[in-house]
Amino acid sequence: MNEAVLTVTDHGGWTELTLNRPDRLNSFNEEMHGALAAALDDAADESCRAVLLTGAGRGFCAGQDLSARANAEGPLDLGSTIEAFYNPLIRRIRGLNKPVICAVNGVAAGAGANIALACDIVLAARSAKFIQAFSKIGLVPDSGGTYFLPRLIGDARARALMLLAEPLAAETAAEWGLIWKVIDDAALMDEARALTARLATQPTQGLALTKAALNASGGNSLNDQLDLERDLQREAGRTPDYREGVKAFMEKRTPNFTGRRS
Ligand code: T3D
Repeated sequence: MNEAVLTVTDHGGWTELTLNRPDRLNSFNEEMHGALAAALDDAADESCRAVLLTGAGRGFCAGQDLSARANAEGPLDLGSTIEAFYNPLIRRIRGLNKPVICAVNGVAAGAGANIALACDIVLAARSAKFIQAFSKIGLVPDSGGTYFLPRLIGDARARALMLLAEPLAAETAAEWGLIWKVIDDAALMDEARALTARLATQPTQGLALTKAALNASGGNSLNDQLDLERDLQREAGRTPDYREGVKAFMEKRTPNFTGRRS
């Protein structure tokens, strides 16, 4: 793990990942992609029950580090970097078998904005902003942006944000349903950590199955989704946490969930 570009903090039951290239607003180079991919793979272990993603310094993430691109000779094949780095990252976040919380501590631009949107619950500092910066440099929104954004806020708003590349203030992002909540800057990390720690005590398998149902919902018909809910509920009903949840309810006590598969 390269601590220089990604800080990984094990909080005992949940993991905090901090993008750590603050002088470049935590924009991605290959090293940071590699470190984040490895950390998310580690987080798939049963001992980790929730993940918090944030950025060091005044920004969350400014997408691709453009300094590497500026000096490139000849035409670049950006499709290959999307295939090698950004698409696997989005699939890792969406596919992770536990909640991923994002604390957007400052500007989230380009792929940085869409990586935030791929997370399960997004909190943002009141001063943060979201920028679909791609059109300013002649690129297409990537990292799932053209999938997530119209679904979250509707086609008209998504189109304008993507074609104009205008910054969207965190408060408007929350009003429009792009993110879950805006928090005062000074309180953001305390609140994000408390939320992640709380999720790490919940029935992790059930949350992972809920995430799987929501992930599939966008492309499914109602009939397909009903069938999927049936199958996932069958799985959830076999988990020890379901048994514990029902037992605790009947005994009028707080459940003690383990998050284990069996
Ligand atoms: O290439 C591929 O593999 C394809 C994949 C593409 C995915 C993408 O994400 S494409 C989109 C790339 N990102 C951008 O276009 C955003 C570029 N950044 C900005 O527009 C602005 O920096 C912000 C609006 C995000 C913030 O503005 P501001 O005024 O708050 O900060 P700043 O002064 O522009 O940035 C601070 C420093 O970070 C500055 O360096 P300096 O002058 O202090 O030495 C700036 O150059 C650097 N920085 C910010 N973003 C990037 C960056 N350096 C490299 N790459 C960046 N993306």
